[in-house]
Amino acid sequence: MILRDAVRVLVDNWDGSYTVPSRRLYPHQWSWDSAFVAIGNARWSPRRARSELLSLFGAQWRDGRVPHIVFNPKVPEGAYFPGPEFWQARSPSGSATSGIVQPPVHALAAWKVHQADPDPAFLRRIYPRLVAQQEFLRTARRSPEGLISIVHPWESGMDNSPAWDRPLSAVPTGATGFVRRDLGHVAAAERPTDRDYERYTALARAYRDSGYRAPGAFHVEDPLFNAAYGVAELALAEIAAVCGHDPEPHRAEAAAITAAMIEHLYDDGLFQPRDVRTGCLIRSASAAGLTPLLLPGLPREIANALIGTGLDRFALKDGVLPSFSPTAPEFDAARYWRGPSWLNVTWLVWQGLRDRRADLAAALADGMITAASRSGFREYFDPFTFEGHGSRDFSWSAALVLDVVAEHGLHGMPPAAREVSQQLGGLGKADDVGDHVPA
Ligand code: 9WN
Repeated sequence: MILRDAVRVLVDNWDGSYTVPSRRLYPHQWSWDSAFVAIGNARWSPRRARSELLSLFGAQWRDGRVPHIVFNPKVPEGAYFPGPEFWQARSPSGSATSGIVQPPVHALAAWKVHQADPDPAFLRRIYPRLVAQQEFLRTARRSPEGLISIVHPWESGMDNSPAWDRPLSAVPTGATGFVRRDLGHVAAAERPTDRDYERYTALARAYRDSGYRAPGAFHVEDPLFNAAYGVAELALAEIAAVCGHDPEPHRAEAAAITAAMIEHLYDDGLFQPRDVRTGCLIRSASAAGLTPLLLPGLPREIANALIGTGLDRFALKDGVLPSFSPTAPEFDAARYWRGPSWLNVTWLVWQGLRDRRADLAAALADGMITAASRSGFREYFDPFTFEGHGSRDFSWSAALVLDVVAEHGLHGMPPAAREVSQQLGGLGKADDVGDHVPA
């Protein structure tokens, strides 16, 4: 059954204090993956969920940045490109890491973990780290318009989205001296191209050589990243209240980023990325543009316009959200972030719809469960046939299905959160023995 299978994936991918996204394709710890995994693990092993986040923040840099990869020293250099020798970076705790970041969905994850299994001591421990993560973004990445920028497509988490084609075209191709490892595990037609990798490598190298300080040829403001930043402030307000801190500055910051996004990124029914170098919007049709639905402060008419775009251009009511609009010429149903449905972005939009359009939220929940039931916990899915693509036994697909089932129920059955958690609680007890929880 789907819940047991989901837990099996998470157990198989557990490395003692955190979860690898996929055993072979991604054999280290990834930043936003760990947040999504914690949300799912909270449903059956809150202890693992807390460990997942604490272990990631154990590799936080002194400037507050949370690296997008924390490398496992036991995994050989050649298992993943770019590995530790490429990034040449270390956290104060001594872990080899990358030097870029990913969308800050961790405060939301920490709050959800606490809601599933209240633990004020955990919140007190993680709160200052989550605040430092936001402060890094404010200090190093905030534009005069009040938006947060990213300096590499990998920082968006939606690496080869067609939205990045134009800004990336300014980056020279031809970088050499690297061997792709991903193609040993997944068909080339389902991954970024070699040209993409040449640009990713050149950009990451230039950023590394600036001491991980200076934005290079790719410098954009992404709606998903900014929405995550705003939602993080709202989660921090809740966490602050439990920890006895003032929640108001967090609420004010969430309101400020929401206003800045509306002023600078909203355009005709969809939020768009903006190129910091030119000041122009990058008009495209990425599902990232729907994720500001997560922000409760979004005016109703904008939320309704986003929902209209979701229905017209993203087949919102048919199930799983495509990562890029099928109505756009760049759409490709199987290639990575250029069209396939990913459960994390679908989950974010599901969260944003639950209080606005329960019917559409239910359609997305059913779609996520159907995709995983038919094709397994694949990394991404054809949004129309649900055929699975990319890696198998992918951690956040398993984790987020656990969360969705706990909230929404299975196959049209009414929500059965209590039975689900009883069932999962049983699995958790059997499985928690001998884990290492970071100090
Ligand atoms: C580069 C781990 C990560 C996800 C990203 C996804 C993919 C890496 C890669 O895998 O990116 O960070 O090697 O392609 O795009 O969102 O966090 O699952």
